[in-house]
Amino acid sequence: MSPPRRYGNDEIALRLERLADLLELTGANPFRVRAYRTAAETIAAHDVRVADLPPEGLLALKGVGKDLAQAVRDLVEHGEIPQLTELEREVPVGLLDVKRVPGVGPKRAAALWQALGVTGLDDLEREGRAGRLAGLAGFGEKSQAKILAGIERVRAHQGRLRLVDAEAAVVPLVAALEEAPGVVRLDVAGSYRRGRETVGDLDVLVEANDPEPVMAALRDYHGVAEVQGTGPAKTSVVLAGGLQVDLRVVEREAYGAALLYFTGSKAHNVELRSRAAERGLRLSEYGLFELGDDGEPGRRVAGATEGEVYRALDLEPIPVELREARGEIEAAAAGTLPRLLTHEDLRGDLHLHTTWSDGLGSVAEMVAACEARGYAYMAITDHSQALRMTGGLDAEKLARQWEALDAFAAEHDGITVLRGLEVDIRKDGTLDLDDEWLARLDVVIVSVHSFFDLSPVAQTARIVAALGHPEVNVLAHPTGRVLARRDGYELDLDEVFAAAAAHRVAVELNAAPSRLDLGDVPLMRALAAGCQVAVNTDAHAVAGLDDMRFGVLTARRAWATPEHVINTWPLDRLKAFLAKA
Ligand code: DGT
Ligand code: CA
Ligand code: CA
Ligand code: ZN
Repeated sequence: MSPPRRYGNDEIALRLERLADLLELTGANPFRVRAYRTAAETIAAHDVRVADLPPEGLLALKGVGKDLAQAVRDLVEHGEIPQLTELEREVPVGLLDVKRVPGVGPKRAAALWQALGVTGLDDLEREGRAGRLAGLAGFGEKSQAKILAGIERVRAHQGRLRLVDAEAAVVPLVAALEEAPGVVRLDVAGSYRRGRETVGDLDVLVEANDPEPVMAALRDYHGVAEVQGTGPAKTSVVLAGGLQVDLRVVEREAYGAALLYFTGSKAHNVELRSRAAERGLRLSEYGLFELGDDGEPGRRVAGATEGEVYRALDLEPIPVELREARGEIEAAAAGTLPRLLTHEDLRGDLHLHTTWSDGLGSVAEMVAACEARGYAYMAITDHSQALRMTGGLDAEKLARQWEALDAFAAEHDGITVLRGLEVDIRKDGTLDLDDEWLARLDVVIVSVHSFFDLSPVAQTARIVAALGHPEVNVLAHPTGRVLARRDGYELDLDEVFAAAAAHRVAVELNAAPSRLDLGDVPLMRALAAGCQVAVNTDAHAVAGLDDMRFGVLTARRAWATPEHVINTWPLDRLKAFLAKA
């Protein structure tokens, strides 16, 4: 049992989600499982530390009843939820991976465990190759083939953290390390610095007057589960959540070269090194060197800063998000690097929810929060009626929301509140609101929340049909993926992008860190197809509005400029786009 400490909301939510995941595998009542997930979402989105709330405060949270409040108290006070500990003993953890394989899911994972003793991906693969899955009740040759194909996908997701989870580990870690005596500067390099949507491990670089205190600070850090190795140049640890951290102390003259090297990506480094070689130079993590007559590195040409190294290679300094060997070195050589989107460019958020559907913040709270973030405009986009469990809006409820918005607008003129709705795309591509009401909305967002399993042809046709509706403005979370949990639905994205561009529908970069949908690579394709982008948070609470930073990083990785992004535009221009004028 770990000692009592201050639990963050994310940590509590993670435990409750795990509880739900494990419960599900025991065949527990789906409503009970759902209750834990809802509570986890509420807590993750809550503004203040749930750990600091008194029992009444806990019970006042949406979806938190007596059992759940008790579970949170147990965790906060004793460092353990007894029910979770018991489940962890009972249910093999490998089943959580088995469950994630496309075509399996929780019910089938439980069945595979009971019938064949499958407790992990290796078991599943063995049983599948032996043809024993096809013989089980409810399975068949087809599902066996699908499962076998899906195992690799799950393996590829394993061991990577979402950027937001990495950030939750990085912030306190960096604070602790920076306190160590003698630290001059510190950077978290690697994929984290490049803003990748998931992170494999953390690569920390430090310049220090004396390496030992900062190495000791890492070894003694409260979040460390295991010290794998330590010395004057490098210390490696594994944190309690499983995240590996490599800390390297480097000398001042080589800091830039080391930062460049350990930021990567590897493919970017490879291209840089060959550019150096073309110039008779040698690039390594120790610097950029002339080659001596013996072929060995001679005089150091550059190394103290990244910019110095790039310039010595006749390159403009390359933003970290672009360092993926996707043409950035050619662009830097030609002086044609894009002016990437920044947070300051954004004038508003065009996708967010309120208590009118499944949001936790009232209209007043969400508007005030957008104002506080300096936005000039925002759109309120609750769900439409098809999503009944969210309290989605039909025309009648929408009319009532507008009355409330009118009354509200009379007292607020600091920010323009656009009237929107996130309208569900039905299975046949029609929209979940009648045309008359669609025409009256300022912003029509459309998205898919059902029938993820359609054939790629049918799924594409469904979405393309929706994009052809003359009132549609934004296609939200276009692939439906959930990071490290589910791949997007299968569809022909290029056809969707072509239709979006033709119908002047912006594609969304949904900045919620569990989605980041579109991701960087498909977003690049959308931009190449001539699509506009809306970078939106899809916030379901005030705290969610700050997810914008993940959207900005992902947009930058896709080479997006302010011109591409409709919510950087002045209100007049945005309105003209929305009106398809
Ligand atoms: P990750 O941790 O899987 O999310 O991805 P990265 O990019 O952080 O990769 P990682 O942690 O393996 O290595 C950090 C950086 O160090 C990487 O981006 C580039 C550099 N690096 C690592 N191994 C090599 C290598 O074999 N060759 C080159 N050129 N660079 C490397
Ligand atoms: Ca890394
Ligand atoms: Ca690493
Ligand atoms: Zn939404």
